[in-house]
Amino acid sequence: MACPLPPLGMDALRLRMDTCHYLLRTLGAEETAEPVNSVYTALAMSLRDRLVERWKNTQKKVAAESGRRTFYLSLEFLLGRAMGNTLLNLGLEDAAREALTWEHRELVDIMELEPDAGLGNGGLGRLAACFLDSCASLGLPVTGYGIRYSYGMFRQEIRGGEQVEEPDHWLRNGCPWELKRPERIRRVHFFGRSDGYHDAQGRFHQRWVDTHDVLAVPYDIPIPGYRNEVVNTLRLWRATATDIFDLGEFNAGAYPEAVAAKNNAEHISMVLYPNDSSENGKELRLRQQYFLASASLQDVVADWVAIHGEDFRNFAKHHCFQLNDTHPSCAVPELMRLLMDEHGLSWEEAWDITSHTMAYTNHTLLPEALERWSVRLFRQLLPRLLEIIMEINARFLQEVARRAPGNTGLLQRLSIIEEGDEQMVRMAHLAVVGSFSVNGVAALHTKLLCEDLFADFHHLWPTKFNNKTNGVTPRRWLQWANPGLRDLITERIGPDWKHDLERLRDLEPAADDAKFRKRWAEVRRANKERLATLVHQHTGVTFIPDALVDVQVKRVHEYKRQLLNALHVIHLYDRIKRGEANQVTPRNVLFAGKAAPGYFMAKRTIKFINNIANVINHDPDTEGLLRVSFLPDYRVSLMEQICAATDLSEQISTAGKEASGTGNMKFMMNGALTIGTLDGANIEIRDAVGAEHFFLFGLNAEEVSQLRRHYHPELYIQADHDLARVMDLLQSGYFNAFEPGIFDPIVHAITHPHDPWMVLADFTSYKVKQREAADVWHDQTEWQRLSILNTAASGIFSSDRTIAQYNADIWHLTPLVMTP
Ligand code: B1H
Repeated sequence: MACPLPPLGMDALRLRMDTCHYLLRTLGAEETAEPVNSVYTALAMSLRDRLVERWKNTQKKVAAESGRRTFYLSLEFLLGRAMGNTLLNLGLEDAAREALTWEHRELVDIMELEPDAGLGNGGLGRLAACFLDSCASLGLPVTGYGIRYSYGMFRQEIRGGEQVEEPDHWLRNGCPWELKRPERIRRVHFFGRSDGYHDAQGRFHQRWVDTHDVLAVPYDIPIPGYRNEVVNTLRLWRATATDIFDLGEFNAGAYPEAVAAKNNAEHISMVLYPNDSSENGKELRLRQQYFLASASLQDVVADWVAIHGEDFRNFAKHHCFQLNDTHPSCAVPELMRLLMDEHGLSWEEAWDITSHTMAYTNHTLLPEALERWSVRLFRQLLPRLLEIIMEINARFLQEVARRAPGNTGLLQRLSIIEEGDEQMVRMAHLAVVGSFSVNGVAALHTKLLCEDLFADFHHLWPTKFNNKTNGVTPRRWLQWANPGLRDLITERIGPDWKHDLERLRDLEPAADDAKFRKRWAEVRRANKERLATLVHQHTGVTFIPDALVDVQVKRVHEYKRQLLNALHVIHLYDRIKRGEANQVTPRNVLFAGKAAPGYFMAKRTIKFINNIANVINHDPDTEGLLRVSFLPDYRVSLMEQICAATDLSEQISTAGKEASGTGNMKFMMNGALTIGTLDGANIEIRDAVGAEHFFLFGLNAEEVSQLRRHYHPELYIQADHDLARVMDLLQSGYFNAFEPGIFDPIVHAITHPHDPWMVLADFTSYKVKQREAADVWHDQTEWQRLSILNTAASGIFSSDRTIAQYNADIWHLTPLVMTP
């Protein structure tokens, strides 16, 4: 490939020269071939160079200021693609486009080649990624610690309407963003036993001996802030065997066994557990959790010792560990172990430090998601850790007994160890006891945490508990995902909103400006055309032009109630079929989302939606009125296209079950209207935009829990003729003519008095609200007005606001100021 000097801007020219260099010299691309993949890699390497400089400067600054730092510990970081984000944050988007266009390649096509880094399940993992972006953009010295899974979230294919899981080998072509740091390898212990001994001064200690060790190799990913010269770090650990040591113990004949041991160690970072909102109790998962906690804490402690030696007096003043749910909560006993066993601190000294550095975020109230590990497994895998947990518990229960003498019920409820047929470690209790801060992720969620799940703890330590309503990064989710809207907004209110999203409020007057509304609608229509192309490509379904785009995308779970949406779709179809076609507002109903591979009802729900879609889309009566599609392999890069093109956002979980939701915020930011229940952050969304601009329906959390004891689904069927017709269609096998009985489990679940999600209880009010939404859609002036008002009110859902609150209340970090 020839690289003559082109007439380019300075940034574009340099970028082009670097890209050529990597393409020809490093990757050895052939001149004749069509090396699109290498172009992506070469461009990524050129961008990484630009990050590395700022990265080193940031590290120097952090070291020089030697202030407080936060470490965000998470088993999941759902990063998605890095290239667009890097270009946006460095301000190199135009330069890259210029540099490549000259080469007759389109930047968009090159960027499509990047696989999503899907190292997370859903909201919890994506939140961690948004938080990293906000921390860097606010100049906060925050380092992420996670696992470098070889396989991320599985790829979803739909075959015969059913989900099929395929492995996601996202590292196949390597990851050009990461830097391996072999000089910072750590050693993580497993198995063995705890041994007591006396040191030279006659002091008694414990130590963990006869262990099987695994090495943790760090790979660093740069996290650039938004145009502020800051680059933070996400450090991901990969597990490898301590092969050189073990191999020597085997004679030549046992070589294959020795290599198998290596394999075994590498299993730890092999694959992400694909469960969202449910724990699975597998030993490998506990290994992953401890592996992350131990490697990360050793890393931080080693850095401390390198500067301060064995003087830990100021350690707590300088460190905060934010635990992303209980998944990394082995960090509590592990920090105790490191401080006592490896650095000789007393229990009291170690506890003082640990309990002043750990902070815990809870993300769910669902009992099936609350992690409990059997004491037996703990004892076998992490014997020294169990010992420490038992001691933490004993001392904690002593304190409780002192405060509430004779209250054995309370002791049982609070204990970190759950008694029963099999003793279990309650990880949430461990996290609460070990942390100085416990927060929920939306106002209602935090209220329920304090009143229900952690009521006794809240009574004991009321000031420990606080709320931090989630947010999403407006860089990826508005600026990057929706450049058309971005530029229109800037044209109207100037660029200040890019640094302070609450300035979007300045858009409010524009809602009453007919010309602006028209342009707003045009941008959104272009986005919808792009989405329609994508949906057609992947499903064969053709969107109805100019029809309402009605979207529910998220993990498939009973509590999120995709079934309620599906029943409503059947109802719309029924109206068309019974001759009300002229009253039905044309709609494109889009679903996407993955089901946990072992979750039968969720997988059957996917099949259900696909069967319904198939019948409806092939019925000529629905032409121009109703299209239903299920887009496979929902992931971050798909949501970037979907959120910019959605008119109606479906947030319809059973009240009290969705801790927060964050998809709801992405849709709102991009001008979607929400139909939703009073659940999670929906409540705050409605407060922000105004009740009259939100389609609210359904029972509230209080009513849901009241109704539990006397829920009779059949009464709702009797009371609503439309619902009765829907149920009749289902029972007649209308959507499964050649697959008899396959939807019986669904019918059974929603008609059972124990249906915890109370799908039928909310059907009628949902149907009514959907009709109201359709009526508003007919008045396009009003719809566009509401759309603008939604975006204008979405500023508080920036993760910058969330992170500023974490910092003000929990972390207390001083922002870095970097000069170019
Ligand atoms: C959320 C999870 C979760 N809550 C267990 N809990 C997991 C639980 O692998 N596991 O075992 C994985 C994930 N995820 C979500 O967190 C909530 O359901 C959302 O409502 C919330 O918006 C999100 C971020 O706070």
